[in-house]
Amino acid sequence: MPANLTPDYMAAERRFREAVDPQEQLDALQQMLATIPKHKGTEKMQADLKRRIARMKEEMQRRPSTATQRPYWMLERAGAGQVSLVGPPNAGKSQLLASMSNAEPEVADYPFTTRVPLPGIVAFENVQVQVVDLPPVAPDLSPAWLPSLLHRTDAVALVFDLGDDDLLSRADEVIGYLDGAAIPRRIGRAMVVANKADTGGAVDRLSMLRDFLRTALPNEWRSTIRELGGEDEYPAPFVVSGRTGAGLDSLRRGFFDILGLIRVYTKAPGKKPDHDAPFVLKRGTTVIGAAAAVHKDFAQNLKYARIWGKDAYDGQMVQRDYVLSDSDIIEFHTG
Ligand SMILES: Nc1nc2c(ncn2[C@@H]2O[C@H](COP(=O)(O)OP(=O)(O)OP(=O)(O)O)[C@@H](O)[C@H]2O)c(=O)[nH]1
Ligand SMILES: [Mg+2]
Repeated sequence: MPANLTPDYMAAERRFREAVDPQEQLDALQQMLATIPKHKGTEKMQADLKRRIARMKEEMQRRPSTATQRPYWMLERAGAGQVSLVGPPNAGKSQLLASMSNAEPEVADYPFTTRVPLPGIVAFENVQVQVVDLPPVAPDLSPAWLPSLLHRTDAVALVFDLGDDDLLSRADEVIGYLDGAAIPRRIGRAMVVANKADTGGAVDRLSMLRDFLRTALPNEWRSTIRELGGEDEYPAPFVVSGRTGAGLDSLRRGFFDILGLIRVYTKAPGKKPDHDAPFVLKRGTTVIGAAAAVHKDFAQNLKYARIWGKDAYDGQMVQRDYVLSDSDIIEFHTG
């Protein structure tokens, strides 16, 4: 960045980063354009600002005004739960969302491309997870509203770039930033995505990243990350390429698993369950909890249930405190 930017410009840029809604952000961008010194050295920045202003206006026109006025950190929820993509600039967060959902985030080879949160729906089998593409995490350069958004999300997916020689410094910065914003303590669920597995040198960098993860992660995250990886000694990253699509099927499952949810299906005696309509419940839910979620009369009058699932033999009779597993089929018997 050229050194001759004026204090006015810097102030406008700060306003932009701290803006909590699109209108404030647009005003700040316009102020940045008005105060940027006009000479050859800033031509590219001027063009970039004009492009961002045009894009911003377009976006505001496309969205209904209530959505436009809502602060950035207040996203409308959809699907079974929300996973936020968090990582350094250029790690490929937007490309991942573009490859896995019908959202159309801007993907570009320069850092700080993404400026506002963009949710997309990622399908895993018969459930949907809301995955949110975010501006990058970089010390002093991330928007001021980012922690507020992350405090409200269900889980974070840390996205790192296996094509980047500075991978570990960036990872350290991201974890430091999140720690500083108390995200690990408040959001106990995290997973690691090692992206750009298709790049040269990715294998070596992946083993560096694994070593790093053994020691550098906040304790609050270790258990969930380990749980997902299914390995005892270190949290296993999801190794993927948003560009080639490698590993994305496992990642879809990972997005669902990190939410700590299970799907159960109900059936009437002698009938088949409807597999298109799962009840999505918290992991650890018991038969009586599921009955309450389905219908309060069921819970009140429940005598016993029968279960079909991987931890039970077909039609096994179970009591009210039986803990359900993902994909269990339940038949409630009331008296
Ligand atoms: N080789 C390779 N390149 C990728 C992959 N995913 C993304 N890229 C490239 O990396 C660059 C950055 O991608 P983005 O998706 O915009 O990265 P981002 O993390 O959203 O970046 P910011 O919005 O700045 O935080 C683009 O040039 C992408 O084409 C990948 O899996 N493999
Ligand atoms: Mg992006």
